[in-house]
Amino acid sequence: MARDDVRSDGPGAGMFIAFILECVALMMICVVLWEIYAKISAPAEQALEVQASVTSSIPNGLNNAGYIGINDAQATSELYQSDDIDNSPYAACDGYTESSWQEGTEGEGYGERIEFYFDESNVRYVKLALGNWRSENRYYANNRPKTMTVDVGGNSYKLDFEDEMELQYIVFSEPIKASDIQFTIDDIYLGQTHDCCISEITIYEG
Ligand SMILES: [Ca+2]
Repeated sequence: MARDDVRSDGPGAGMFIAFILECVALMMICVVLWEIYAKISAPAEQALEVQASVTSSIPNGLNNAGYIGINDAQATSELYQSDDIDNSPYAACDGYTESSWQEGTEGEGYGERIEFYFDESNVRYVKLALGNWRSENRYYANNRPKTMTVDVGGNSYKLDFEDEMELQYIVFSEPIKASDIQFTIDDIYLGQTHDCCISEITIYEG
């Protein structure tokens, strides 16, 4: 009887091992299929994201793009001067490069932010005159934004800018629906006055 029991257990144990091996093989197939699916789907998701780039050349299409009127401008700080010069955030959207927003912190201006509010628009281009453009001496005497984080329509971009008294442009690969935009100063080209300036920011629909 004992010998028969041993014989009858043999096929059962084998089937159990085969079942386990089948399960392992099935799991491995699932893992491989998931990896293939992830590889196929990832580039498609990235392609849907709107890209942002910075250029010193006038972007193609800017001439046909509509200028977005600013309803309100705010900043985390502004420099108050005794000579009555307007350094408020409005000075960065008044159409004059001679005037500029100047942050008013004790430090160099790291982390300071300027914000613009407008009727809902499809934001496509941003034209920037970074630094104090009242004169070339003032440009190099004051701090200039080197890196800024731009937040618009739920997208966030950390962008680098050249240290030049020339217009620079942000170009979005697709229009971004938004009613406000924020610029946060992450890094700075240092002058001597410890005040970081932005002369003009113009936003365009396209
Ligand atoms: Ca201005």
